[in-house]
Amino acid sequence: MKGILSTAAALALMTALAPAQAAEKWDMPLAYSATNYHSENAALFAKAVTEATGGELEIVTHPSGSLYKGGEIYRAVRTGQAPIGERLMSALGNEHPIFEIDALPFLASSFEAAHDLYLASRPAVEKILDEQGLVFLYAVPWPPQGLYHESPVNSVSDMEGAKFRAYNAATARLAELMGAVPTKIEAAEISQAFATGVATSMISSGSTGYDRKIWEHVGYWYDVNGWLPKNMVIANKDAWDSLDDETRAVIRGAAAMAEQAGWAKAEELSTWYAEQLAANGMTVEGPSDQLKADFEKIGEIMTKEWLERAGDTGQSVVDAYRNK
Ligand code: PCA
Repeated sequence: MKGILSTAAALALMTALAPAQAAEKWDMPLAYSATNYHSENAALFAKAVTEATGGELEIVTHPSGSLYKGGEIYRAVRTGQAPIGERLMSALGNEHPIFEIDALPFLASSFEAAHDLYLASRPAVEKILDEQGLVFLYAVPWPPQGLYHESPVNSVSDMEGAKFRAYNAATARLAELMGAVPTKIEAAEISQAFATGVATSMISSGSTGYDRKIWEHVGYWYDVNGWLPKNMVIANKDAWDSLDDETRAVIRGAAAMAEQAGWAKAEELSTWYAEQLAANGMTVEGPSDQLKADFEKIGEIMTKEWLERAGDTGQSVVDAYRNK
C-alpha cells in the first residue's frame, strides 16, 4: 500500500513538475512607458517568441522601469539578474565609446543616414557586447532630437545657465558646451524633474516629450534634427547559451521582425509626435540659422572629442559609414 501510494505521489509530482521544468520565463525590463512604440514593439517581440515556442519560452516585458530602472538594465542583463532587456545605447559610453556613436550631433541626422550608421557600427557593437557576456538582438531608433525650453531660443547663448536634463554623457557634454547646467535624469523621472524645477530644458525626441506631457512645463520645441539615438535589446550570454538552437532561431527571427517594424514605426510617428506637441499648445519650429550653426559647431567639437576616445575602432566605423 505504502509503495503504491508513493508511486502515485511520485507520478503526480512528475506531471506537475514536467511542464514547469520544460517551460522557461524570461522577464524583460524596459525603461520607457508601456504606450511608447519601443515598449509596444518589445511586447510584440515577446509575444511572437512566446507563441512561436508554444510557451516553452515565455518572454514578459516590464515597461516604465518597473523591474529595473533605465540606468540599471544593462548591468542587470550583464550579471544575469535579467536574461534580456532594452537599453538606450548611447547611455553606455562608460562601457565603450562605440555605444555613443548615434548621439554625436549631425553625424547622421536622417532615418536613412542613421540606418547606415547603424549597419556600419553593428559589427563593433556586437563584438563588444560579446566580450561583456551579452548577445545583441535588435536596435530601434528614437525620432530626431530637438531642443525643449521654457522660453524662446534663438541661439545657444539663450541656454546660458539653463537647468538641462541630460540622458547620457553626450547630452551632458552638449549642455556644458551650450553653457547650460546638466543633470542626468531618466525619461521615467522627467515629469517630476520639470514639475519641481530641477530641469527647465532638455534635448529629446517629440516621442519622449509627448509621453511625458512636456507641454505642462515648457512651451518650445526646436526640431534641431541632430541625431537619432537607438535603444537596443540584449540578452545575457549564459541565458542565451542555455537555449536550444530552435528557440534561438525563433528569437533571432522575432528580433529581425521587431527591428524592421520598429524603424518603420519611428519614422511614421516622427511627424505625428511633433504635431501632438503643437496641438497641445507648444511652439514647434525649426532652429534659427544661428542656432543651427551653433549646434553644428558643438557637433564638430563633440565628434572630435569622441574620436579621440574611441580610437581606431571608432575611426574605422566612421570611415565605413562615410565610405558607404
Ligand atoms: N528619448 C529618450 C532618449 C532619446 C529620446 O528621444 C530620453 O529622452 O530619455
